[in-house]
Amino acid sequence: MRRIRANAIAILTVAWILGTFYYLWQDNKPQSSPSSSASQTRGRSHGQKLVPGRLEIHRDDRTIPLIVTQAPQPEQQGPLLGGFDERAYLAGKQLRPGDDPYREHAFNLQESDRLGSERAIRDTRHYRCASLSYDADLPSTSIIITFHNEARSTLLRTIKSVLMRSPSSLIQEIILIDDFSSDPDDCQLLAQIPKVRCLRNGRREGLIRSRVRGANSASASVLTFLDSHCEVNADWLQPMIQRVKEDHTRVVSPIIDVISLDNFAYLAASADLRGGFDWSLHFKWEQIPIEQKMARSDPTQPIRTPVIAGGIFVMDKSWFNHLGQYDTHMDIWGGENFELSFRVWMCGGSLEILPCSRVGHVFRKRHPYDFPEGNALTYIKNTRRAAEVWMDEYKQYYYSARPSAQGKAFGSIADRLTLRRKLNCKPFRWYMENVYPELRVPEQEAVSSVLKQGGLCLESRGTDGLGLGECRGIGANRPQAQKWELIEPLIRQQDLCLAISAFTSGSKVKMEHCNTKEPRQKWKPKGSALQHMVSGFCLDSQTPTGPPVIAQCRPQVASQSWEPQIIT
Ligand code: UD2
Ligand code: MN
Repeated sequence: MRRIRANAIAILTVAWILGTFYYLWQDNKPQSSPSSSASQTRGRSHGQKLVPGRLEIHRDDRTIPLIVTQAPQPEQQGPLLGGFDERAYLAGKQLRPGDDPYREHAFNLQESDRLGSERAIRDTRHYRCASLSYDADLPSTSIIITFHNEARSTLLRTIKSVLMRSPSSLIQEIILIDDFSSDPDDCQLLAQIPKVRCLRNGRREGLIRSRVRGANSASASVLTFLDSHCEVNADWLQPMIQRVKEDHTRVVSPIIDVISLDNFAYLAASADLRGGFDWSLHFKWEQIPIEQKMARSDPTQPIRTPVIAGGIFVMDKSWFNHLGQYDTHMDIWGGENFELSFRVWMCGGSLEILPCSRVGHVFRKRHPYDFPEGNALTYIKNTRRAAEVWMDEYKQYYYSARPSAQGKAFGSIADRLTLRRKLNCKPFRWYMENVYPELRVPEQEAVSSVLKQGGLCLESRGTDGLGLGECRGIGANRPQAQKWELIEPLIRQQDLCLAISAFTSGSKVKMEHCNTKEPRQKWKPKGSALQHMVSGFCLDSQTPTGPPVIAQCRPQVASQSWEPQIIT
């Protein structure tokens, strides 16, 4: 009896020791990449300390918690990929020894290939995001990925990350549009993965028409666009679908994290950025304006953005169609993000970046593919179309910033103008004032002109008096009193400017020291009239002898018609 008890204790002790060892081994086991050397260099470059054979995650700050997203357990991989033979797919196209790993894709292909298709990545969200909850009945989405000659390893990782890190009920389908890549198998073989469909273009269309083709064949009510070299992060999809479900006019995008083009490290992007641009229609990331930043007490709240980067966003399908999809006369790459962003804002929607949604993207320094019409001409054509259709009088700043755009072909924009009219969209001035007031209008070059009314000219008289006088002198010999500089919003003569004396009709117009911020000095041309921006009244000479006043604007009335004649 004693022996039996002793045996039982020995067995229990051995089982306990073995169990402890197994537990420790499980805990220390590397969780992700088949290539431990690759993951070590990556890890070190962004703060994960790694010892060979052991992965230690250190939380070095609370804004960017270093929580590793779990790779799926082996039993999940079967149903995830169906009959698809991943090994054969990747082996079908390999970098040959001695080949430049950057040549074909403008990123390090060797490193991408070594990574495997389901590495773990850091959860880069603010720690508060993990405790948010979303509706149980969110609508499902069609994921649309267009690509031209994408590397197989990046394309597959994009798809697998979506399948691994999205609730499967939210993924209706993944539509791949192969934009006439050299090897049709790149796309077709992937269609063996459950939910993945492959559409191949019969000729190179560019990403804009390809996305429209994808959207037209989508069966879900929500569209999700991705580039072909992304990795989605934990819970990336729910916050975006939730916002769109609550208000279908919102167009939302994630914070786009950076996947290094050299070592494929997954790096957290700043959560204080939004999309902006300069007058040449060059996209840039910029800091959220300081007032907005101060007002943000909750870091999980959406960030309003004047434009989106373009590649990664979620949009209600009927809203996408209602707003006119994309301008399908744009070719290959570029400009479509401005066109879409202006259209969404000006025609009743909004754009936002959701900090609790994170998607990694390989940002490259050059295009790895050719542009049949040339890179510069294509960008000009596309941005010119966006400027001509949406930017109204502000397009002049685009042309001054990009003089080479003048005279370049951009095709007919008639149907896009009709669309703008039909949708009853707001003017670009509204966008400037309400969505992107931080975009400064460039200082115009001072051009001197006379302001002619009939045969008479507006002139300053003495201290602050004004009146109409006979036009004198020619060209540069005009008297100083009749030379005006129209630099919106000011009408100036040296350091004095036209100002109204009160905001009521009939108030006298006088001269005073210029101050761009003074509402009484702000004017803008309205046909041949000069309108005071704040009161809405027009500059009126009343009687040729008396001082000018402001009065209700009446088109074509002689006393309100000011013809600026440039002095050469
Ligand atoms: C950014 C956007 C991109 C697009 C572009 C402006 C992000 C992360 N990326 O440039 O989506 O809005 O700005 O147009 O915001 N592609 C084709 N056919 C082509 C050319 C490209 O299918 O003829 C594919 C390409 O394989 C990729 C996607 O379009 O999946 C975007 O191209 P990119 O990655 O070269 O553009 P990117 O990220 O520099
Ligand atoms: Mn891209």
